Amino acid sequence: MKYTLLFFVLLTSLCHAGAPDRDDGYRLWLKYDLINDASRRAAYARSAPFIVLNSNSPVLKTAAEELQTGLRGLLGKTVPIVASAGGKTGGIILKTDTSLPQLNDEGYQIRSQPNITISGKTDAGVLYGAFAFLRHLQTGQPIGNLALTSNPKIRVRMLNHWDNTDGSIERGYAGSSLWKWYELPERIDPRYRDYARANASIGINGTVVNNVNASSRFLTAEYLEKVAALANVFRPYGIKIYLSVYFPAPKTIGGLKTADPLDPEVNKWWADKANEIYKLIPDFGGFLVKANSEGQPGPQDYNRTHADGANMLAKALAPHKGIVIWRAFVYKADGKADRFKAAYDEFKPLDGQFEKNVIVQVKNGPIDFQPREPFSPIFGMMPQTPLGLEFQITQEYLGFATHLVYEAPIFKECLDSDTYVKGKGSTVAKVIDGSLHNYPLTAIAGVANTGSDRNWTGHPLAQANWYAFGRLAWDHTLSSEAIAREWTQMTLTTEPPSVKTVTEMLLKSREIYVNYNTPLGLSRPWTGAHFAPEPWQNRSSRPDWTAVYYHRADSTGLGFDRTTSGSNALAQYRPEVQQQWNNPETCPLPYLLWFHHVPWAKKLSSGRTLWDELCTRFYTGADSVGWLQKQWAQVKKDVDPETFDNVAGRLATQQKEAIWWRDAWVLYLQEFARQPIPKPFKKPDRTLKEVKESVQVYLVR
Ligand code: BDP
Repeated sequence: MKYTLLFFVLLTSLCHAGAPDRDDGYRLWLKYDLINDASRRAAYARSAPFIVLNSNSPVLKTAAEELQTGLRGLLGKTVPIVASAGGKTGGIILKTDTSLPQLNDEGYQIRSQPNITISGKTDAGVLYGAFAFLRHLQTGQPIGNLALTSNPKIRVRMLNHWDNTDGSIERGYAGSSLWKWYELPERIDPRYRDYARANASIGINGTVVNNVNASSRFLTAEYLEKVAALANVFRPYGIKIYLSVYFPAPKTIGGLKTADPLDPEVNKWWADKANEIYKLIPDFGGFLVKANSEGQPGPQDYNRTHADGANMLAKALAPHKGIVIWRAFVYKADGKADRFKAAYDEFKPLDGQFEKNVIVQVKNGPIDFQPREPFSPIFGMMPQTPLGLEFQITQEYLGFATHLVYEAPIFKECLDSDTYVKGKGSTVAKVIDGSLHNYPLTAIAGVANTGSDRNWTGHPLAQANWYAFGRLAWDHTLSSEAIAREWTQMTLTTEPPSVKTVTEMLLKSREIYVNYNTPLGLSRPWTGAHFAPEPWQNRSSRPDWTAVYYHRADSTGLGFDRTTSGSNALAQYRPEVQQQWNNPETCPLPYLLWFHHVPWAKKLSSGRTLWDELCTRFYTGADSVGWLQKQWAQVKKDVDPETFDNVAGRLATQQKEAIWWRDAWVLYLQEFARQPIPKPFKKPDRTLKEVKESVQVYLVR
């Protein structure tokens, strides 16, 4: 008996020594913990006694090594990588096969029986197949009869990092930049490779390493060496590097007198710069450009158009097969104009004027990454210009790294929106995957939420947003729910009830946030902290950088009239879309205040007046954070304790701040609506003055 006990104690402590005690989140969804179910583990192991790799290609080598790493963790044994099956059946064969007709360049095919063959037309395709195979095992699926074929729907799937030379990140909430410019190129932080692994595992094949508000230093010889060192790390993972460029760089670092895109010397400077870059980085992806936007210089400074600017860079990159990604995020400092209309007004007339290797990158909505926006009216309206789609993964307007907001529903809402440009079913997804207008070039970008925090994203559950972006960039037909479930199984727990609970939390989180933050189509891209509630903010260097510009609260009602009686921004959409949103009686409530100035006492389709509906949403939104907390408490036994505590703490802060947001809005709007808080809700236990003071304290801090 004594010995049995001793044996047991010894065994448990040994098991413990093998498994990481606490999960710090570093491994993301590539955790590869031992599969609990011994019979499933054995079945997988029988099908994968060895990995056959008969090539020296660095990308294929990555695929084999990633498989080996994953299987080692999941199965608890090392599966050897061999050059040939030597007549033995079974085993995983990695194969590049250009003859596979059903695949596009980066697609993969996985077949079992008698061997598991993972093939692609290119080495990158095989790498994506290897990760897909591992995902299959991580999510507990059978592999006896595998017949998977998958092709990415969009060609360039990239992260945009808004990272600066000093290590800071514009709108970054998870620590500082991953890139240690001061150590590069000599020291390669092992984290660069782990970053590449994570991206490759979800099909991301491009990364812009620096801020769109770009420093010209990135184009100096000193920095290009550093960028090249990163490119070397990313290459075996099928990831190309891109740079944001500062349009007047020929002046700031080139010593020229002008940056005019039609000036021959300027053109030559860029062509020389491109040659210099490609000598160092032969597979360099290209340039991302923010120009004549929010104070950034650009071609308009020389009375040239966006097309003139983009084409000059495109010509410099074309000999090397590089591309220019030119952003359409522009708006003028005109308080009388409607910012909603600005990008369309400037870009639509330029349709057809861009070089073939230019893609115009458009944010999902017309304003700026709000918790809910209608799709940008540009989508579908530039049939002769490839349009890329830009999402923001980092939570600039979504509670930073404190609030839980699963973003797949935001991404899907835009992708699935119907532009009607070629009749019903002309979704934004079909515009940007090129199928609607046969774009030769297709791209999608997510502004990264990664940083130096050990768990990469600050909020442990925000990893799901990076993951979801990659999965949807690969295949926009996947559902938010499927992605949430998959991510939860790979990252947090495989226990079915807890998987269900976490999936449900993720799926509801966005709507909860919208309810206490910007319900019924309110928006709040005013300056300041982008976090604290300040609906009263009415002073700024620009009128369109105030809160009142957006919500337009007055004694008669609330909301921005964008119909013919107002700015008429709705006219930028197809008539079928206008029809859905034009009429305040039938406009869906989530978009109501985006398009209409609605009287406070107006009865809405919910049966409540505007004021009552607003209060209902603010209050139920804030209360629902309590629901999130209760759900999370239920999964405690199935998730790692460190992760559990981390999320629980953030949810507690979210709860407090949701009430803060609610109180700020209802107390402020009440001054205009002049109505009591409807029953059963209790009036806030602070005054408007007190909320304003608390925000002030926050801003000073
Ligand atoms: C806004 C951000 C600002 C960015 C800008 C952009 O507040 O920091 O530079 O977008 O996308 O959302 O260029």
